[in-house]
Amino acid sequence: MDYIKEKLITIGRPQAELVKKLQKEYGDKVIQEVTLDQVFSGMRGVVSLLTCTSKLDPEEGIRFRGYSIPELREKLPKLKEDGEPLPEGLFYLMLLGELPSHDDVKFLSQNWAERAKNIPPHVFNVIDSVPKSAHPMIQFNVAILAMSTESHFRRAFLAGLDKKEYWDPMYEGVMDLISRLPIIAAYIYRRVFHNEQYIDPDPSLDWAGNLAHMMGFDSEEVKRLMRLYMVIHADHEGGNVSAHTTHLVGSALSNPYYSFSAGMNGLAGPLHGMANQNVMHWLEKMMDELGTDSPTTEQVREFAKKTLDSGNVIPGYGHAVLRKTDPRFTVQLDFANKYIPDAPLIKLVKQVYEVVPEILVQTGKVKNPWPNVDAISGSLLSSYGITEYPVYTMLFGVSRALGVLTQLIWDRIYGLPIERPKSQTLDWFMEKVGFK
Ligand code: FAM
Repeated sequence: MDYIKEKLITIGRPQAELVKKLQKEYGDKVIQEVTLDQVFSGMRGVVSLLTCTSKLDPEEGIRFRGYSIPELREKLPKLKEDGEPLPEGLFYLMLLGELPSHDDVKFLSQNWAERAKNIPPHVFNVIDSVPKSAHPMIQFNVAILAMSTESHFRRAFLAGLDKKEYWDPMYEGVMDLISRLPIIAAYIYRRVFHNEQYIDPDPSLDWAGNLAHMMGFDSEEVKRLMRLYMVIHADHEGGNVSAHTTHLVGSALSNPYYSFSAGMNGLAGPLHGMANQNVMHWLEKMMDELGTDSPTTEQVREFAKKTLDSGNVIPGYGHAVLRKTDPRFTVQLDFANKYIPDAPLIKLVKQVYEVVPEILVQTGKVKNPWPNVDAISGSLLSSYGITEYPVYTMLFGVSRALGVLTQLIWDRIYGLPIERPKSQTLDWFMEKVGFK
């Protein structure tokens, strides 16, 4: 057993006991009242999930095991003093609840590089059988499902493993899956956009650096950006579509591949992870229609208004929980201001930021007029040469695996049951509220 796994169960067992005790002794305590409006507006604010990896504050943004993004950039191990933290360190923090050392992070980089070596050939055959024109998220997802032939969890379940031990094969499957996603994503990227000129992994590199390398970007600058991208997209507490779906499907004791694949189908929706690609389409359409790469701020304002008037959302703006500018947006803007202050796309992102919040406020209905993570991530990637928009959501997905799959291990440590909320008919709701 590797030492991280040993540490995990040493921490996990008492936590699982605590959850059981809490439920047994306080199970009948009322924690919240739910209104009809909450049910009809997508369960906003209804507390119904136990998530340990991260927590989202509407004003302050995401905290991973208590640490904000600026704190993580300071405290998580980096390869170089002026670099970005390694996503391996964030995984360690989310899994074990404590900050890793440099050695812990090195162990994970090496462990994942080793596990990534054994992707079965049929996975690449499955990708190759899908047309290249299919969206990368389709190719990514069929590959994830095809990898489930390797599921430790399914094998252990069939062999009759005691359910208290389910966390163990789940951990193994999650580690395998996370280790392999960069190879899968880079394969799809090179297949679709670089004429199948594949690049072998370099096992001496870190997980995100290797992804950049296999995509064909070997500069330190792109590797640094990739590490940042992989850290900030990793988790956003438990109720967002990709996290909730992964957890829900996992609650049926589906293996990590099935569960994560389900989550990725949700990430592919335009209101969730696909927003990063749609922001780029929106900016491109603006430049096309205006016939210039550098529109005036007034032109940007008019274009944004036109988008709203035609009944469309402005991608990259708004959030179901956040009520301030997303710190994931701010950290990317800081990064851009530091390293590529003159990039034309970043200038455009800033112009949009200048005018869109005010326009959204004027609608009188948008609860959060501020930018989210997707308002800038594509422009940043594009400014560094990763210009192929359709891969942006897939890269988001590679990162999201870190959080949602860590939580899946914890779900099995806690021994959470199959999820099954209650639904009601319209008549029931009308009667309940006394509708006449
Ligand atoms: N542009 C135009 N209208 C918007 C809007 C935007 N960016 N954001 C919200 N609204 C509208 C929304 O469509 C709704 O209109 P109707 O009442 O006519 O249906 C109204 O404002 C109230 O919505 P809300 O309560 O403020 O937002 P929700 O919690 O329902 O939805 C989002 C949240 C993120 C789905 C929504 O803000 C949106 O569609 N944003 C654009 C897409 C986007 O950027 N998604 C990415 C979210 C991101 F963080 C992620 O998951 N990666």
